[in-house]
Parts: sequence; C-alpha cells; structure tokens
Amino acid sequence: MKTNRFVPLLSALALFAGRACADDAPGARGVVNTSASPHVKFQNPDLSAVRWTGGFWGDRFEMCREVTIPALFQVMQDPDNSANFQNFRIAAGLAEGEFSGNHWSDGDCYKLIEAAAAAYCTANDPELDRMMDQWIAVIAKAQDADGYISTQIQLTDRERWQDLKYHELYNMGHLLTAACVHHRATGKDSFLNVARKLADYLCTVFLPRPVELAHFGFNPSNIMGAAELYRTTGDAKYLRLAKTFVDMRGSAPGGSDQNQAKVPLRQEQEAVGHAVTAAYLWCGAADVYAETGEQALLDALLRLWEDVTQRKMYVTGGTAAMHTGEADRRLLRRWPRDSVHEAFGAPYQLPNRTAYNETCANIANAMWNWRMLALTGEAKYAEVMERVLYNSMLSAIGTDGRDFFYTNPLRRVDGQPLLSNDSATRWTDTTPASPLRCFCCPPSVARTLTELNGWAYGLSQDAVWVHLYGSSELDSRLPGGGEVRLVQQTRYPWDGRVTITVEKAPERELALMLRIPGWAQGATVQVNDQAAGVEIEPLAYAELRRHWSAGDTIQIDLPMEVLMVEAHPLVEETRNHAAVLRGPMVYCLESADLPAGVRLDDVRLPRQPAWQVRHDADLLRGVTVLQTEARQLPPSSPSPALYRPVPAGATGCVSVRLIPYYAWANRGPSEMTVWIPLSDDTAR
Ligand code: FUB
Ligand code: ZN
Repeated sequence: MKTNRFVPLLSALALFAGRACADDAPGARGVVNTSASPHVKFQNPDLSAVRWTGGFWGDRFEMCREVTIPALFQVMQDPDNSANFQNFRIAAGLAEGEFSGNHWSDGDCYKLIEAAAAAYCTANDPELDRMMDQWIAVIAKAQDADGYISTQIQLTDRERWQDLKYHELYNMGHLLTAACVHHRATGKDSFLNVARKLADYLCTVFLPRPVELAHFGFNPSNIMGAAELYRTTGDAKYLRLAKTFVDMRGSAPGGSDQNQAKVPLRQEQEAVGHAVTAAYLWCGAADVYAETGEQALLDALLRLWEDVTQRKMYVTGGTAAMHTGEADRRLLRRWPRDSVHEAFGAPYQLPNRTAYNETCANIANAMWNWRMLALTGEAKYAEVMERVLYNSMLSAIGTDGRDFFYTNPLRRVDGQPLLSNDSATRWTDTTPASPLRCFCCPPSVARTLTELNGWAYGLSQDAVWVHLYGSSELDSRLPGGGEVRLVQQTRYPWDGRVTITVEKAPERELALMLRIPGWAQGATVQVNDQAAGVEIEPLAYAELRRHWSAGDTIQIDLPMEVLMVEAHPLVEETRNHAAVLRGPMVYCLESADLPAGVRLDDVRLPRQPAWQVRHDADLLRGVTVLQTEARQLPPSSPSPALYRPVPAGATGCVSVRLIPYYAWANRGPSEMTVWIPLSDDTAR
C-alpha cells in the first residue's frame, strides 16, 4: 500500500477533531461502523440492510435467535454459572449475595446482550427488546457514580486496577461494543449512556498513560470497544483512548508474551501468546488504523498475518496449538521464554488431538480477517474468515443450538482426555457437572451468528462487494447517494451456483465485486446469460462494472471439487496424512460413519479416491457428505506398547463417509479425525 504524505495530518485530525457523526448515514448502523473511516476500501452495511432469506446462515441465524439466545439468557441467570447476570443485580442493590463466577463474567453477559441486539435488528422481536431493557437497567444501576463498573471488583475486597488477570478492561470493552450495537439496533441511548460514562472514566485513568498500568489489560476487547464508541459518538477522545491502549501495551519492561505485552505491537515480528488476546489486540489495532492510517500499525498487522496463516493456523482456521506450558520457542529469537497458555505454539507446531483452538480465539481470527479485508480489499482475508466461520467457529455449537465446545481439536481418540477442558462431548446447560468453568465461548458464537449478515457485503460509492455467499437480500442506500437492492439465491456452501438479481441500482456506473474463493478453479460469471467478460481469478474479486438495471441477473458458478490437501512437511503430526476439503468446508471422519468393528486408525485413504458427493437433508441439520472406498488395515488388538511392529499393509477395503468437521460430536461420544493417513508412502 502506498504511503500517503497527508496521512500524518489526517491521523492528527482524527485523533483531535473527532468526526461528524450521522446516525442515519448508510452504514452508520453496521455491526462495525466504518461509514466515516478514511482508511477502508468499503463500508459495512447497516445490520438491518442485509437479511438472510433461509439457506445455511439463515437457518443458523434463526436457530440462534429462537434457541441459543433464550437458552443462554436462561442459563446465565444461574449464579452457579461461571458467567451470570446475578452479579449485576447484587451490585445494583437489587439482590443479596456475593460475587460468583469467573473474572470475565460481566463481559460474557455484555456479549449476549450484543447478540440479542443484532438479532433484534432484523427480527424485531419485542421479547428481545424487553430482555435487553431489563438487563441494561440493572447494569446502569450497578455502575459506580464515576462510571466504573466491574462486579468482580465491586462485590469483592479487591481494589481497582491491581491485577490485569481480573479482566476489568476486557469486560468494559465488551460493554462499549455491546452498547454501540444496542444503540444501532434499537435507536435507544440507555446502554450508550452507560458506555459513555464508563469511557469518560477510562479516559481519566488511561489517557495520562500511567506507567504502572502499562500492561493493562489482559484481553484487550477495550480497544475495539473504544474505537467503536468513537465511531458512534464522533468524540475524538475515545479514538485517542483506543490508540493509547495499543501504544501502552508492551511500552514498559515487565510485560509478558502471554498477552503480547513484551514487545510493542509496531515492533512485533511473531504471533505469540494467548490467541484470544492476540487477535483482539490486532482487531483493535486494525480499527485504529482504519481511522488514522498509521502505516506502522498496518505493517505490523501484515507481518503477523503472514506468521499466523503460513505457520500457526490449523486447516480449520483455528488458532492456538497449546493449552498451557512454555511454547517450544527454539525457532524463535526471544529469550527468556515466557510461560503461556491458550496460546500460539512455535512455527508448524500444530498437534491435532491436543489442539486448543478456543472458540473465542477462532472467532477473533475471523473478526481480525474481516477487518483486514476492509483495510485492503484483498480476497485472501475473506478466505481465512470464511474458513473459520464454516469450520472452527461452527464446530463450537451443536446442531441443536444449545451445546458448545470450548476447545476445537482436530482429532478425538476415545479414552484419551485432553490436558484440560475435555472435548469428549459438547457441554451444555443440561450437562449437570460440566468440567468446564468458563462461559466465554457460547455468547461469542451467538453474537457471531446474529451479526454475520453484517459481514456479508461491503459498500462504497461506486461498488458493492459480495464477501459471503448465502441466500440473502441487500437493501441499502449507497455512500454518495443512490440505492441498491440485490437478491442473492444459492445453496452455498453445498453448491457453488449463486444467482444475484438486481432489483434496484443507482443511475451511475456501479461495480459488483464478487469474491472468487481460492478453491474455485475455473469459476465463471454470467450477466443476463452472457459471459461477463471480466477477469476471473481464484482468490480475488471479479469486478463487474457497468450501469445496472432492475431485473439484471448475475450467475456465478464456483466449481466445488473435492480437494485433498497435505500440510507443510514441518507439521510433524500430519506427515503422510491428507485433509479433505470441498468448497469452504473441511471434512472429517467420525467413528459413527464407519462400519461396526472398523477403527478410525485402521483407515487409509488412497491418493486419488473416487468421491461420491451426496446431500443428506436429514443428517445433522442437512449436510453434504463425501463417500469413498478407502483401504483398511487388518484389525489389530489394541496394544499398550509404545512401539510395536509395523502392521502388514492395507489389505481390505472399507466404505467411509466424511461429514463436515463442524458437524462432528452431535451423535453421542465418538472418535474423529480431520487428518487421515494416506495408504502409501510417497509423501515428501
Ligand atoms: O480472557 C477471557 C476469556 O477467558 C478468554 O476468552 C478465554 O481464553 C479465557 O482465558
Ligand atoms: Zn471462549
């Protein structure tokens, strides 16, 4: 990207002058409001401007609205749940009791309100509005007179800002974001007033940059929250607050790699530490860049993206190889090593059974890539975002919408518990003794499912970008005037044909920017049954620029071949294994799909199997499955020996059926693997 000599001036203007804030500008009610951000390639549409009309994401949106959100509101009333609303009632003086739950309980409650607000945008469900009003009133009452709010501090004998592990800024950041989304969804100021009071207080504490608070806080949702409040209110001090949070991190000795506080972001070369805190920091920095255009921030993000996607990300888009311990950092340059948890490993350290891949980390990876897409307009970011959404985000929620995974490993072997947060079964409000005492992931999934319509398109003066395919309607004003209405119909992600009908378009020339995924070799685009005559390259946007009329149709055909991939040879766990992909989906082999008596480890995949692709509407909420004949090793009796003779080669054949990875663990306890050994030994 070219350096603009006016950028320092623009940055200074944004940081000190604020910006005019029109609530009714197109995109001002987007899930992230970039309607006046100078350094983005497109804006996000208003949440209410995009509606799923059935299809894959429409089904999940409805499931989330009808099942997941009410179930979460229910379970989060319970003081025994590790995230619960009861703490606010106590802090507000409306109930007796003590604080219960983990330090980030408040933040998880705010995330659920955010999910409800986003659902309300298109569903207008009065019950959602009522629930939000009810809890916002309690939260407002729980807020201290000076704006501070953190029930894990207010209800205990802890002092403010003593220890970053208490998650004050994490919780507050989620409050700021949720309040902005609530304001955009309902037009009400009730939550926004709480947010402003809180952020004004944070400005008094953090804008002077007290050195003793250099490493606050642990998990920096506060950067995104402050940037979003700036976008909602136009008040420049909130942007300064967001930038200050970025600047302070790592600015004094004593910070740890665990939360990216050892090295300032602008100098960072490697993705290290907790994978949620990392991606939240990068999301926040991307938001700051979108307003200021500071090149050093973008350069750091580009460097870190290369490190993550080329060396530290799973094929499912999951991030965080490690549960706990000290990263094997022999390949890294820094010393001493910090102890880390829920963290990136060393380059190519990507174990499958013990993969951590926390749901929140995977989602944060998608959020970051969505932001990088807006900053650059480059399809490679949408590709990663989509990979996460269909795989390591969606694996976290059961097909019933009520059960969740915290970690998202790529392999499950029966009787082999993980280090912590055992992934044998999904856990749920109906699982009485869940080993899991952390509730951050369920509301993260809920808000993603209800906000995803806001990620699907982008708008600029002369273009409409289509990032995510799914049956939907876009009905929006355009920046610079004019209106556009598009109707998208498709069976994506099961089928690569997408039809878009133009129902309304501005009189001026407009480009439709259609994302061609990297896997879609040989994609074609037709306009009104004629070849579009534009360049169509995988992993790029095809640009159809013309005057559009109501009734014009665009047909996109994205060939969905079954694709077998191998990993870089330095990923030791997957040597001579293949993962099977089709379209945006990563597939897996689950024991429920093997004939009786055949073990997962006995299956060997030929290098060029003949795949049968079949849609089964009755299986797992409707999935396309991949079937083939694989090779089978002779049955072996399980041996406790660590080392044993090599078995005879595969002699038999076995029919196997692969299902999308996201759908595993919905049929009772099972074994599962994404990576499947190949039947011969010609791997490099
Ligand atoms: O930091 C808050 C939440 O707790 C994170 O999302 C999880 O990783 C857990 O550390
Ligand atoms: Zn989580």
